[in-house]
Amino acid sequence: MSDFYEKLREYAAYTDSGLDVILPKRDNYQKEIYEAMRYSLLGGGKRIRPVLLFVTAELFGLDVETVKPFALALEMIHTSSLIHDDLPAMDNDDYRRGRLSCHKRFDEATAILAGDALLTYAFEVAADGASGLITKAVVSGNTELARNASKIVGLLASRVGTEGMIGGQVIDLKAEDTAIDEYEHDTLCRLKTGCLLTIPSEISGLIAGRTDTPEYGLAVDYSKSIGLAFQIQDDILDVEGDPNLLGKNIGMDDVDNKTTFVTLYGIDGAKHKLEELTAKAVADCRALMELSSCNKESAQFMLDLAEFLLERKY
Ligand code: GRG
Repeated sequence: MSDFYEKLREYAAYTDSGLDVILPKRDNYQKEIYEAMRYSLLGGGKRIRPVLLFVTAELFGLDVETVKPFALALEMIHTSSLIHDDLPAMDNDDYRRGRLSCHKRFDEATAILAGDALLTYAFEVAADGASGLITKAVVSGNTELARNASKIVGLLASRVGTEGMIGGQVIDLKAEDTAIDEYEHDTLCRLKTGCLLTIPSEISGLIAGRTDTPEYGLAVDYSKSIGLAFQIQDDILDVEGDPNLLGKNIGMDDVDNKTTFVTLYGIDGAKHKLEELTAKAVADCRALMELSSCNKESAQFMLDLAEFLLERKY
């Protein structure tokens, strides 16, 4: 497991340095927006979504450099959603990643714009990444790569949009004060949290040209399981987590009267579901290790990651 932690830190540090480079400090008339974007983007965070993109890329035989623009874009999209999620009109949280949330550190208007700016910049970075891949594909005559690279930006947009994370947030807002049943709640979680945790496997599969292989199916299934497990752990930590480790207040779901895995199944029921989904993800990793077409070290890292997320306290 010590190899796992070292690799996790390596992937996260690679993400952090990449983000620092692509999001420059500017000393122009609109410099406040750069300050707010950098404050939220570079102020901590586990970098799980880029980590998933790097490891699935390596699983399919790609190098991390190839997927880097999409990994950085993904983290910017995720951070933009956290900034907006913390706004008074949404979850109204004062703390995020161990410090004041963006709207508390700056003001509400700046936070709205910082979220918007990170989201739009993410698509600029992803589009640049896709056009780099298309150029490479044209030079090498790889028409499948050209076709797949041109799909990535649209797919990313749809995983963020009304049938993706934003759709999940819409159901989430409805779930405050209005009870929703377990089916609607399942959709909520698959969209709000699951989409951004599954798209790394989808992007890696497209770039590697492996979307019709067994390893792709297993990687996507793995991502879906850890996506749901991730939200269950989030709900459990909101009840019994340590705010100092979490870097934000707990009990917010109760304040908002939200339907969560804990309200639907009880704390023990939620923990049981979390363990079941983790076991499923682990089984997918073991099946990946059996395939000669996959990088075994990456499959082992994915297995360790599923267990790390099961135990996470932040
Ligand atoms: C601006 C694109 C955009 C969307 C607005 C507000 C909103 C729609 C969506 C919110 C989605 C949301 C906050 C989902 C929660 C997912 C979740 C469990 C977040 C916590 O992720 P971690 O633990 O956080 O990976 P760190 O801080 O480690 O990055």
